[in-house]
Amino acid sequence: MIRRIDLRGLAVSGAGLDYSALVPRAPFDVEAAVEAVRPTLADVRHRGVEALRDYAARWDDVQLTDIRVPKAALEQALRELDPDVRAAFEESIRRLRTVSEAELERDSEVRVVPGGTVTQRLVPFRRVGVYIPGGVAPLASSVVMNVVPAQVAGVQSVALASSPQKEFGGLPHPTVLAVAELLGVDEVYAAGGVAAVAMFAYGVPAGVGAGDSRLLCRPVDFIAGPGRITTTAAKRLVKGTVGIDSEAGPTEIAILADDSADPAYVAADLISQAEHDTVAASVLVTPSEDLAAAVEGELAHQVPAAKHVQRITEALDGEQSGIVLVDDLEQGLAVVDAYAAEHLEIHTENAREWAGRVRNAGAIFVGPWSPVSLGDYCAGSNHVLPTGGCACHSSGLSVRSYLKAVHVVDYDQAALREVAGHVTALAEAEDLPAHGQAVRARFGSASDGYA
Ligand code: HSO
Ligand code: ZN
Repeated sequence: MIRRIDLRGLAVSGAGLDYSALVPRAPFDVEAAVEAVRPTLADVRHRGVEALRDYAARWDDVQLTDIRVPKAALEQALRELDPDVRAAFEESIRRLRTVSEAELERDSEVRVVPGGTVTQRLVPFRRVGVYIPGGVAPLASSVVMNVVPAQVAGVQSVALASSPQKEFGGLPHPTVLAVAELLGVDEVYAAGGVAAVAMFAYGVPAGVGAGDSRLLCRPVDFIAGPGRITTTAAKRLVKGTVGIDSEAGPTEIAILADDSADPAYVAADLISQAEHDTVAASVLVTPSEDLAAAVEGELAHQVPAAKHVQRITEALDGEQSGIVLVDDLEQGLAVVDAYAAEHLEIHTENAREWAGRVRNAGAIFVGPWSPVSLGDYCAGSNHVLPTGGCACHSSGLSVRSYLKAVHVVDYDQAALREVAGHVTALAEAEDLPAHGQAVRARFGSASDGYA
C-alpha cells in the first residue's frame, strides 16, 4: 500500500523547512558503481574488439563476429516493423522534429561599441554516440528522443549502440534497429552499457591485422542515452574525455492535485511511471483528503489489473513513493518545487497558472489531458529529463544539448584603443603586466597612444 506523508501544519513553522528531505528518494549511489566499472573501461580501451566480444559472451551470452550491425539487418528490421508501430514512431519523430526546429537558436551578434562586436556562434558537436539499453523491452522511443535533437542541431555523425540479444542472433533488439533505420542512422553497434561507453569514448580499432589506422568505431565528442547505474557510472568516468548528457536515475512522477482532479486519471498516471522500475517514484501531493482516499481506492483497483503488477507494487510501496498531504496548494507548490521531479503533472483548477509558478521540474504536464505517457512518446517534448532533484539545475535533452557556444571577438583598432587603458589597469591589478603589454605593444608610438 502506498504510504501517506502528512505535512499539514508544518508550513506555519516552516521557514527554512527542507521539504525535499521529507519526500525521500530511493538510494542511487553512482559513486559506488564507479570502481566496479573502471576495469571494464580500461579493458575495452586496451583490448578493443576482443574485449567487446568477450563482454558480449559474458553479459549477453552471444558469440559475436560483427560488432557493427550490417546495413542489411537495419533494413530488414524496418521492413518487419509492425505498420502501426512504424506510423506511431513517424508521428513521434515528426512532432519532436517540429519542436526541436523551433527551439534551434540562431547565432547572435552584439555590437558592444562602434567597431567592436562579440558574436555567439552555436556549433554542433561533430560526432555523438547514443546508447540505448537492450533487454526484453528496450526503450526504442529513446532512440527518437536522443537522435532527433542531435540531427536538428546539425550533428553530422551519430552512432548508436545497444546490447546484443541472444534471442535475435546477437543483434540489438529489432525495434531499436528499425527506428535507427527510420532516422537514417546506419552506424549501429551491438555493445552493452559500459562497453559501449568505453567504445564511444576511446574509439576501437578494427582489430588485429586490420592496420592501426582502421577503426571499427571512431571516438565521439559526446555520449547521450539512458542506462543502468553501471552505464551511468561509466559515463561519469569518461566525462572530460567526452561530454555526457546527464546522469539518469530512476524515473519519477509527481502530481499536484486538488479536489477537481479525476482520481482514476491520477492513479493511472502514478502507475504508468511505476511500471518502469521497482525503484521508480510516484508521488501525489494534495490538500484533499477525499482525493487521497479516492486515489488509494483507484490504485487498489487498477494495480492488480496491470501487466507488470509485481514491479508496480514494489515501486508504489517503496519509500520513494507516497501520497503527501499538504494544507493547501501553496504548500503543495513549495513541496513539488523542493522535490524537483523529473515529471510533474498539475491536476488543479487553473492548472496553467499553477504550472506557471513552478520553478523546478524536468517537464510539466498541465491538466487532465496531458499525461506523462503522452510526453514519453508523442507530445513533441523530450522524455530524457533530469532525475533525482537535478531539475533544480539541469534541463531535459534538446537541440541545445548538442550545441556549444563559441564567442567570436572582433574589435577594430579604434575600439581596442578606446578600452586599452582599462585592460592595462586590470592587468596591473592582477600583477599580470604582460597582459597589458600585449595591448600597449599595438599602440607604442605617440600617435597611437591612448589615454
Ligand atoms: N518515462 C521514461 C521514458 C519512457 N517511457 C520511455 C516509456 N518509454 C523517462 O522519462
Ligand atoms: Zn515512461
